[in-house]
Amino acid sequence: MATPTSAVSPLCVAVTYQGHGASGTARWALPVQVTVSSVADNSTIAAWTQTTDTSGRLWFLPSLPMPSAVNVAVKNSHALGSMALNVPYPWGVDCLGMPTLLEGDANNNDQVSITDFSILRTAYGQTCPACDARSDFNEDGQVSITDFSLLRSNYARSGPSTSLLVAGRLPDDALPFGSEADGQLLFGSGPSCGTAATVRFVPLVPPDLIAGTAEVAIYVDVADGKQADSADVTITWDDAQFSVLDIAAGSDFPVTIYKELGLGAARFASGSIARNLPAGSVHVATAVVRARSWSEISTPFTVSAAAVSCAGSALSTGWSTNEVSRDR
Ligand SMILES: [Ca+2]
Ligand SMILES: [Ca+2]
Repeated sequence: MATPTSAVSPLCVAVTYQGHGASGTARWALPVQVTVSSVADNSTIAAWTQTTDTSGRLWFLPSLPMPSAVNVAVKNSHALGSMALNVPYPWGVDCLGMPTLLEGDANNNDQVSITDFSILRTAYGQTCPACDARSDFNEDGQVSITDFSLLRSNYARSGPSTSLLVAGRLPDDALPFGSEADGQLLFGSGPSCGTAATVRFVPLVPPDLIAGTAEVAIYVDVADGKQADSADVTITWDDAQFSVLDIAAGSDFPVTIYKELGLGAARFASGSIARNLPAGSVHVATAVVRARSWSEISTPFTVSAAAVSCAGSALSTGWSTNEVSRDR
């Protein structure tokens, strides 16, 4: 914002964006709707849109006359709003720290609901700018499993998150809403998110030699028995040896987010919006496989890409060579 032209000092508001990585990048320089309202009835006194700097801050010159205390709210178009209540006006030189903007509100109605999931699902896999940026919640230029994970962590919430100003202090934003601890508000206990995961395959049933099909389950093993909320796995195989007829969501990640099935390659993403997330060995999906000849299968499914997420954070994800072996 403009530098002050008089002795009046500009007021600063500090916004925190959930899941946007460390501050100091363009992922923090975003437009927010700023609303200053009455403490008595929350009626709007002033409202405008302003872009934060790469640290999430914005400044504006105070206008007078104003009440001696106000409510201040900020909202980004794909996050729930947040509000600081009963802030002395003007509040001085320190930035007014706002509760974290919780991601997942793709349609900008201040609720995270199935409609937002639908927007994400439709745009899933897109790379920006040729994307529906409403569901690139973490502003990393892709609509990916991490965005689903952010949406999921705030599912069924409404804005604004509020912070009551304690007399003489700025709102304590040390524990951002939407963190693991915050999950306690909605889910009873927060997820115990894993940090590492490995993709593996499990032949579920012996080949049906008459139909020529078999089922192969895709699992993600989350290290240390920890939890995850979603996975996105791309597999390839030798189409001369077998074909994949279908892939369906697994028992632990029953929500299909994305499915693209071709000759020799498939990408499948699924997740859970359930309160209790799966832990440890997670059944992501099941593929129905038809071999040209089961006796001739020798090469495995190969994982060419995999991402696993939990509460908006990516797990370090690896895989081993997994043979979909003939069962003789
Ligand atoms: Ca919404
Ligand atoms: Ca993204």
